[in-house]
Amino acid sequence: ANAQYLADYRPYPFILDQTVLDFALSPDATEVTATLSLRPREAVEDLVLDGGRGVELLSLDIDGRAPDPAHVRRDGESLTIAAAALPDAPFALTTRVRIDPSANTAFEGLYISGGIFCTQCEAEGFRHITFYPDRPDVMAPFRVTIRSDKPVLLSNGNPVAIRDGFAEWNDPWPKPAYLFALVAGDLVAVSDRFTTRSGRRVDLNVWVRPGDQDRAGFAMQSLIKSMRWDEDVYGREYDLDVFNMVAVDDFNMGAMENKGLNIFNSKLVLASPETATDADYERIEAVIAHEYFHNWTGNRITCRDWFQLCLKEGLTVFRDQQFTADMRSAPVKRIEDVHTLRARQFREDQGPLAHPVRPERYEEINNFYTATVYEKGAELIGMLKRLVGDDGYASALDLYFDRHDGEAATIEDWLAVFQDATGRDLTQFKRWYTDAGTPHLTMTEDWDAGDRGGRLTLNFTQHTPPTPGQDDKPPRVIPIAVGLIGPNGDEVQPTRMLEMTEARQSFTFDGLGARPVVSALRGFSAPVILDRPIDDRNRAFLLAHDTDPFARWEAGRDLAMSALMSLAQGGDAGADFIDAIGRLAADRDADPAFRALCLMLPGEEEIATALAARGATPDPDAIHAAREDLARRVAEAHADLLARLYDAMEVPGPYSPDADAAARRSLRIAALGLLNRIDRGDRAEVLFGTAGNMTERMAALNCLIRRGRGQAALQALHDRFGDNRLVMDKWFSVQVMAAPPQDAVAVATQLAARRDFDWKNPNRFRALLGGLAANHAGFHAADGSGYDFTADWLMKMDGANPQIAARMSTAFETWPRYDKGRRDRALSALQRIAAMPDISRNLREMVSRMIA
Ligand code: BAL
Ligand code: ZN
Repeated sequence: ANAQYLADYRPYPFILDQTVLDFALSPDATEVTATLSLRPREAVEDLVLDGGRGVELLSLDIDGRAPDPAHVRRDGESLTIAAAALPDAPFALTTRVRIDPSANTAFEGLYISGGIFCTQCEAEGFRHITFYPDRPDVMAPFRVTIRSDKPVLLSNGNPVAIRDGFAEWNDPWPKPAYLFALVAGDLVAVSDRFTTRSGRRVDLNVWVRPGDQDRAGFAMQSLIKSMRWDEDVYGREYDLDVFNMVAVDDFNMGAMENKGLNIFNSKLVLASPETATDADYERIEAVIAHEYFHNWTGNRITCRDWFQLCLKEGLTVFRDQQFTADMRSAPVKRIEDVHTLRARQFREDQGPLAHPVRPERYEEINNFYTATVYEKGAELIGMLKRLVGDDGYASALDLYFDRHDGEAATIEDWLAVFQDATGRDLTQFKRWYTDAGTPHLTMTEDWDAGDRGGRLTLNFTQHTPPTPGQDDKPPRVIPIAVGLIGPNGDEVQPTRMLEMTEARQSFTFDGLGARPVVSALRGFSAPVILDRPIDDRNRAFLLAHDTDPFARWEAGRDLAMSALMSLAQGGDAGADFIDAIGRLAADRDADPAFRALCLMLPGEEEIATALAARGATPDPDAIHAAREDLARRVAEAHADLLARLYDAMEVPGPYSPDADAAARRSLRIAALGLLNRIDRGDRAEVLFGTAGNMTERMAALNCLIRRGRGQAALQALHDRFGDNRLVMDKWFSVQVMAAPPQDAVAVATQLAARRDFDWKNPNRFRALLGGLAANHAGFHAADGSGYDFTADWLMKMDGANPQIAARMSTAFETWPRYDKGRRDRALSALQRIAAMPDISRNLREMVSRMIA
């Protein structure tokens, strides 16, 4: 049904030289006049413009004259003007249409959020504004006029004329329609100035609702840091006289990189110590950077078609990861990124929604803004950089910007710049883009003490399990970073990059004297699942001695995972982990953020994914019990140490979101989370009452709810912040996430009945439904109540906002890995959704892929 295929790509048969738009804004009857300067690419063909059902055509003319109506054809998704009505020369097509922003609950195209007119056009929202070749390879300069009584009227590019009730904007840089934006509202700006290194003075504005200015300063500082960093590291300067950012409350995504006018979900702009956590601050800094970096990787060079989405997203995620690593701690950032990749992308790759980083087929492109396209896409860039080296990467990127500036490019173009800049053949590497699934890598060791003064041989095999539509996968090139640690704890072989290209391959190290312990896949040098026979003693040895921070953390993770998997399957274990983690927590030389990451046990979802990857059937209740058990045992074994840490990591003085202070708080909170198992929640209660910042307040609340003591704190938070939407989102989600699994659905049901459960707001909906999905054993309740509750709400949401319904349906993506009882209940919930009359294309595609 309606599928699009990469193989069917064809250039648009017309060239668009200029787009001129006029908006007469009104909440329920906005008129849009569009004049497109077009010319045939070759012979004149029928002109097909995209345009959805909500777009009412008022008039259409070509060079000032209405064509014969017999030559104009309209269906639900497009408008076609027959070739016979078109000149064989440049012409101007003018349409006048009427749209109803107030009825737009899908938040795609032009809509109203809290009285502010705003737009979201990626991927295919512009077609809900007017008739247009709504595809990324049709690029044009835009001139936009806006008529409205709203005080602030914004669009892309530079302002030409701004007066009461009117604004004109000109964007000289050719862009596709998905980068168009318009904002009109009662807004105030926090403003600053930036001078680019070639001397261009840029006015910077963060536009927010009156009263929110005091929460916009951090966003502005993040923008300025991003602009400086992209000049310093990638040599990329900003290219307009103004850069505007706007915060809106109703937004399907996190943010959007519209040219010169980035629009953000307000949760990714507004922050104060009283309302935002350290994690919020870090994310705001990263997302503002991400959207800004798109100006070059996405806007100046865009995608030829939506199959190439990873071209801009994988690269821009990689760039924002580098930025955060430079602004904060590089090892901590790497660990966090791998953690996210495993939690979201490995999970996706393991189930029915697995797809290549560059898909070859879709029905609804909005369903492909996924962890695979974004996060795995970024991993592929990191691997490329490892394979060609830092200098090779830098010259390839310079060539990319030189060669493709102003173009709509492909993954083939991207790989070609690496081949041309470095001489390296990337034919095999391309499989990472075309083949779905997470490779399983096994490593065994042979040790020969007598041969060549001690020879170690590492034997690797690789295998990628089948994914939908792809059964057999040839071997890929895998960069494997390896180091060797001698028996005394000294490193005897610094990191060496092994390049595996075959299904099985061995590598040798000579002259070692004594048998070393292997530190493999350092820095997580490739997004694979590594299996190696290694006992807990050697894992603990690596946790103590590895020089690579990622590998060190990973050794602790492996220890914890081995204990948890054994516990979850009815075994007993954990002593080595408990010992080793105590030594690490006490290590004053280690970064507190690193120690905090080591103290956090793997999540239940992660444990389930790891069990399933090994062919076991995860039991959510047993996993929950095992994790609780191990956490309590760690707390009992190290009660004094954790209590000392909790006190010592208190950050004195006024709150600052900087990395050092946040690191101390994260270790303090990790200690609190463990102590909460054995102190009845007493520390959390004191902290909730005294905390001067949202980070500690939320951590304390989480602990109190887990001890069944959350009521008073929840009431206090509501009394104080009841009118702050972002804080109330946290209030909703923490109650469901931290609920005991057997109560999670009841808590969610109760919250959903509240008047302030404003479900059409994507953040509020995600807070509740996402909170339940994050309560692993609660969502997967054996009686199917979590599945039914979620299915009911997805069906309701689909009528208002199909993108959000489809996105949240991924809660079900792991269903095939559970036991028969759960599988049957999940499947019947999915079938109920599939049978819904008027189901959206978005949700239908997701559900049918999951059922297939
Ligand atoms: N392009 C959609 C939002 C983002 O990835 O920046
Ligand atoms: Zn992006």
